[in-house]
Amino acid sequence: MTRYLITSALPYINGVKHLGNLVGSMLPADVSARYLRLRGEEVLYICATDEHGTPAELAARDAGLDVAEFCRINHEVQRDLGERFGLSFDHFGRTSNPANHELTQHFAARLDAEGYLEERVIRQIYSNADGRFLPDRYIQGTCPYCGFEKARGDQCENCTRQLDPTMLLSPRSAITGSTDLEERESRHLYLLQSRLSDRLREWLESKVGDWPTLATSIGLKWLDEGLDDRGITRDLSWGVPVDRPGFEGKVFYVWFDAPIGYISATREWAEAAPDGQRDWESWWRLDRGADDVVYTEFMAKDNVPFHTVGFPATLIGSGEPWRLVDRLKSFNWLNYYGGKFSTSEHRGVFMGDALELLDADYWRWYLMANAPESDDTSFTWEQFAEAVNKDLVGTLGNFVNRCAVQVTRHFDGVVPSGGEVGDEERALVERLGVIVNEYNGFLDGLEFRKAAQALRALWAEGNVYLEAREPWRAIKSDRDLAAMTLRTALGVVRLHAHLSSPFIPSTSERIAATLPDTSELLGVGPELATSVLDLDPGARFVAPDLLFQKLDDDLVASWEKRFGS
Ligand code: B3M
Ligand code: ZN
Repeated sequence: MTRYLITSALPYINGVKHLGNLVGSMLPADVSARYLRLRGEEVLYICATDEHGTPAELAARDAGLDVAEFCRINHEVQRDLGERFGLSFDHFGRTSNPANHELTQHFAARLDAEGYLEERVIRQIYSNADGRFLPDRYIQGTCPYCGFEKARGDQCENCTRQLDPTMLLSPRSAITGSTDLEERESRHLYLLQSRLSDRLREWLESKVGDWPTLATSIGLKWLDEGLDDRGITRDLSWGVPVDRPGFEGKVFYVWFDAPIGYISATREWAEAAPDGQRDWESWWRLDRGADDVVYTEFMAKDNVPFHTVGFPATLIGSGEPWRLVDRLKSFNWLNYYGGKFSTSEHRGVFMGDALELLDADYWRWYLMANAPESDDTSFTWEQFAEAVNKDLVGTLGNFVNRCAVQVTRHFDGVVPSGGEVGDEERALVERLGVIVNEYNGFLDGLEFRKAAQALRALWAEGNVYLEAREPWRAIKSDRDLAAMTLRTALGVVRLHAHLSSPFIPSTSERIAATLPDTSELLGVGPELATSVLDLDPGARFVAPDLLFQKLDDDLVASWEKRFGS
């Protein structure tokens, strides 16, 4: 039997994540994990905070905290927000934990033993005013290619060319602005990726046509440009120490240890089991049973190179039989009114803000129904309100509410008995079956927007059915017909509760709680459609409180004003 390992890109520790981060990694991974669990599969959904590197140090400094303390606090903040967003991680770990230190050092030792590491003395930029070596991206200057004045030492954001800090014209420290920079020598470890290039290419080419083109093309582009050997150590104090003579005071590069965090968080998950019955290696090592695992990674497009080249190079180069990613789902950007969401400028809507305004399901629905799968997309408050008002309030909420009103008013809140199903019901079952099939297919294929469309179509069928049978009219002339109609409609309510749970889990639970036998539904197959005719008459139906609040123009305008547009 297949087991499903799911990881989402690890949220960086420097602050609360914005909706763009959420929709590009953790949220779709969660929808997928929930869907597979619903299908009855064995799923392990792993995530963690990515805690090392200069940005963490700088954020801690800005917050006036020791970096370890800063990370401890912010891990907790992110863990809590994830929980409130309904992200159903099996484990939410930390890359600064001992397991990750150990595994990172293990991989470095393996790569060394296989001949893929080399010590090199390089000249690096030291900032006298900052009292530290400056990582490439903290050196700013003018791009030698396009003249952009705020190019970073690693890359020009304007023309996207990869740079070396020494190529920058008029370089300065991005931290203090100081131009008092000098080159100094420093010893570092290099991962000889170039020697792994052929094996990486062979592996990646086997994914063409299977993964989103975005993912394979980004990875292959890196290989085509020629893989540079990559420095995997840094002159920093916060991180995984390099235990090697001459490397005192140095740590591994954050992008070396972060993906290893997927594995170490799995190990933490196993070690957290009270009965010691979890086996982390069986999820990751082909020699320990991981050949029945399908491993899926979720990430935004800027993380793709590290997952198609960097991390696989570590795993392959170790010479050990690690499971490589089987399915890589990458996302484009969600922008905020056409501009970028920005953590540093606090532009856009962040997970904490969002939950202050509305429950998670409003956001989950909007974000997934508009996920930036094939193109960048823009968040606007108008679009958000439209998705909420049309789909959640007008379609799903309205349908459940209409059923509730009729059943309460005419049948005392009891699932009505009597009446015979007819052509209308048979046609309904058939349409539902087709849609359920599509829904599954899209979720199997990780096509979230299409899956959301199918779910919306499923919700709409409830209203179409009520309009066709008009139980509010039938009740006056043919009580049995009204009874049968509402019983069927409640069966549709139950189906909605079941199948909507990957997207809107807490609403699904609220709807499920209205009927006693919701837990009878199993799996996700099209045969579920006939379940709408199987509801037991006589059971109590407890009408739910209003499921969703309509977002009116004034409210939307006030949010637009508060957050900027
Ligand atoms: N922390 C995401 C980012 O900050 C990065 C992902 C790591 S995945 C191993 O862009
Ligand atoms: Zn440029």
